[in-house]
Amino acid sequence: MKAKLYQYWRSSASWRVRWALAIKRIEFETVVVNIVGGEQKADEHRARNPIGHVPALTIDGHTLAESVAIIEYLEDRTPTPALYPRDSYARTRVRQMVECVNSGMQPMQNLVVLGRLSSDGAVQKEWAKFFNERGLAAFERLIEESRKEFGPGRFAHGDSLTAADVFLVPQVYSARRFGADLAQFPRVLEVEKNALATEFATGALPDNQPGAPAPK
Ligand SMILES: N[C@@H](CCC(=O)N[C@@H](CS)C(=O)NCC(=O)O)C(=O)O
Repeated sequence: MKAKLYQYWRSSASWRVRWALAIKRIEFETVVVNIVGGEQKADEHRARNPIGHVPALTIDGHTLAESVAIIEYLEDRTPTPALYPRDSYARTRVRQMVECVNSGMQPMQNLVVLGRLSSDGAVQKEWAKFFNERGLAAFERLIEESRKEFGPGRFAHGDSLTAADVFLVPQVYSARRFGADLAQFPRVLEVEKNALATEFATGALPDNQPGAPAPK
């Protein structure tokens, strides 16, 4: 049976998973969960992911949630092309980059977090901008350290696309949306450009997803 991805077009965590599926050439169909309309809180979706977040993925008879866990499952199931290095130290450094986004940045801009913070859109935007700039400053340093330790490369870690890129690119899109000053992060911008030029990147873009607003 074809995999089913429960996702929302503008969700950065959904983007990570649909991009990883495409890279690994795993066919899937999309089921839209409109998180702006609150569909993630319905019992039907909480049965897939009790915390009420997207994405969730039904694959091989299982329903999985949390993009880091899902992508690790995909990596075990379909090892090539690999999204993590084999060497355990290099792999840990890529995981550090992944967590910089997954734990250090994205949670701070979640709808539920922004809604608890304030009902004022300007206050929410300033908060999200701060945490995106803080996290990207750290990511910029992680890229620099990776270059020093492992040698130069076009991507976040080395010369092939890894999970670090799959997490970084959607986060840069969010950071831009929240008005972050990205000129401070030249390595991040260079990696974003190179990663977006790879095969399968275009198909995973938010605007190309079911449920995205039609181009004006
Ligand atoms: N760590 C989770 C994050 C999932 C997450 O926060 N998803 C957001 C969209 S990117 C969401 O569903 N937000 C709904 C809400 O805040 O109510 C993952 O990587 O899957």
